[in-house]
Amino acid sequence: ATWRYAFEEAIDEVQGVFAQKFKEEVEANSDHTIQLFPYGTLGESADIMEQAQSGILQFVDQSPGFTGSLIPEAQVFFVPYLLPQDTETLATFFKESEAINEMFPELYAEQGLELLTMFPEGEVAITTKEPFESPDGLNEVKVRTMTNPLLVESYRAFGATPTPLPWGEVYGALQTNIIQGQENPMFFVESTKMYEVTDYVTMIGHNNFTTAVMANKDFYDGLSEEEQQVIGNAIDAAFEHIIEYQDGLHEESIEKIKEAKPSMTFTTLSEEERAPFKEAAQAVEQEFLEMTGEGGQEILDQMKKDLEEAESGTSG
Ligand code: 6CS
Repeated sequence: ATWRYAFEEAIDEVQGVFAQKFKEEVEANSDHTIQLFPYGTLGESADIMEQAQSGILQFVDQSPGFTGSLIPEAQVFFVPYLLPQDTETLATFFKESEAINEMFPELYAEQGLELLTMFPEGEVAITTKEPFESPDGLNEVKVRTMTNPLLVESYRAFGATPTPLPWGEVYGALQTNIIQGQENPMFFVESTKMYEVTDYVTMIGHNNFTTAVMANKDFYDGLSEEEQQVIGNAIDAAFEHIIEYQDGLHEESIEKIKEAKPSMTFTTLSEEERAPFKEAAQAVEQEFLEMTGEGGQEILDQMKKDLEEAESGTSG
């Protein structure tokens, strides 16, 4: 059969590179064909998620940044300073975490989705029109966020005016000054030319971008064990590939941006400068718990435990 797989990025961006590897593996090991639908071909993130839930699509990549209203617990990825930036630790965490591999699949299943994997897409940088070094510097700055209530709360806590928007509106909104900032991993800032409509890139270390790949659950449950195995193996191969692919990508993207726009200013806030943002993060964590109750607390506790284990496993 032909299986349809949509994602939120272009074919040569991280989600597209993952999808291409998945397609290659499935096609090499079965009689099935995968048809890829990059960003823009079937609509925004919210549209492709609906299509996957209704079975029009067999596979979808949607980031928790857009899944927050569907699965409130998925907002845990927006508790600031929860995830580390070290890529090796992150890879270990996503592979071994009980929260990711056992708890989240149950929550996605309730929405008609088989969670296949989650993977990191890089340190999140904030790009703005004016420089800032503290929450005060973000006062009255409208920063676009993905449509995730907790991410909105984060930017409020960081002193900014959060403006949730689907991706397709971001470039134009920056151009017309409806918003004055946005956040994304460096590869995406480069590939989508965010540097053309903002002048400062600031790294406050608050997050690493997480994404998730799912299958329509009825479709998945109807497959033979052998077919499910092919999919599982293809996901594992694509996971390894995407971790390797991203090695050095952050730095290369910075070089490309500097080449395209030498005046672009890059700033990494010091630990001292980050302190007020970290302080604000505590209120955001509290907000997460209020939004999600006992279930959220369990996920958060498990994530912290899994992160500790991943850190101890890769630090020595
Ligand atoms: O900011 C966004 O909306 C987009 N960012 C990334 C890195 N991937 C897809 C998502 O739509």
